[in-house]
Amino acid sequence: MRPKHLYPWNFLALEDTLSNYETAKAVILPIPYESTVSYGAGTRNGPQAIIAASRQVETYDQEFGAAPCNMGIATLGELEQVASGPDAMMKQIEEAAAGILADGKFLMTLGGEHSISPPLVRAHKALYPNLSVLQFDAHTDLRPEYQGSKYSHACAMSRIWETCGFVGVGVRNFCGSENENRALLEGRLIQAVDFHKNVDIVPNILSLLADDVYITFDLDGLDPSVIPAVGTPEPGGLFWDETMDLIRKVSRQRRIVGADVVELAPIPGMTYPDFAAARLAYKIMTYALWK
Ligand SMILES: [Mn+2]
Repeated sequence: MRPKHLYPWNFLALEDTLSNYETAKAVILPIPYESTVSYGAGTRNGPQAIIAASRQVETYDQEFGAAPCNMGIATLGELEQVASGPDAMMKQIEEAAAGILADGKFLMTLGGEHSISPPLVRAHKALYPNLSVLQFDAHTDLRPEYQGSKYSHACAMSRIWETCGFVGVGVRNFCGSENENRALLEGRLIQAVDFHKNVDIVPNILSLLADDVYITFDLDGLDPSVIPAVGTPEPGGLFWDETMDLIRKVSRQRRIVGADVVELAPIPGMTYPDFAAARLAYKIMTYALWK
């Protein structure tokens, strides 16, 4: 009898039958891209830390009374970093995502810094014309450009807004840009403090979302007590249960068609933020695909 090899090195440590690309419904794409980070560095280590932690995550989900990993989740190798600059890197990300979507897969991308999200959204928009973006973030990321680059993580949502509409939740740090003022006027920015205080705000969020929703989850949207391992931990953030409640409601009233979890900067010796990020990625895939 052949020895059984436990705990394969992939998201959730799934056995071959569940992690096979051909049959998997969902695909994990690790993009350890970091080039424009402004304060605490280390997002290049995010994807591997999330995958490592995911191997300890319980695959059974009590809310659903099942193991949603039975949908099949394939983990791809890390996307290669293009040396010729951010423009080429963004094109590479968009092409990689488009290829996976063309195979009929649900794409969960692990970052890396937030600048990887605009090309991911463009790839989804090409397939889902009626797309909007639900952003979780401490920052608006609505600068037109930052430090001379339009590819900076600090302008990720300005790039995404060129593709489709969005609503940002958990915001508590503003930059005063024109884009930001326009987004505020249109009610697109839900501050963490308002989200905490006002349970009736969820319909407002839903009203800004089209039928198909892409979730871009900057982990600094969560409170630092949940995820301290980010470049700029801002106090007063979102908590776990209320965040799950919102994603659950979105999954019931809209169709979640893709997602990314970005900006984890692992702290050596501290595993709980990595674990929370892994749980989050699994839960988003579950809400999106397990009906
Ligand atoms: Mn961000």
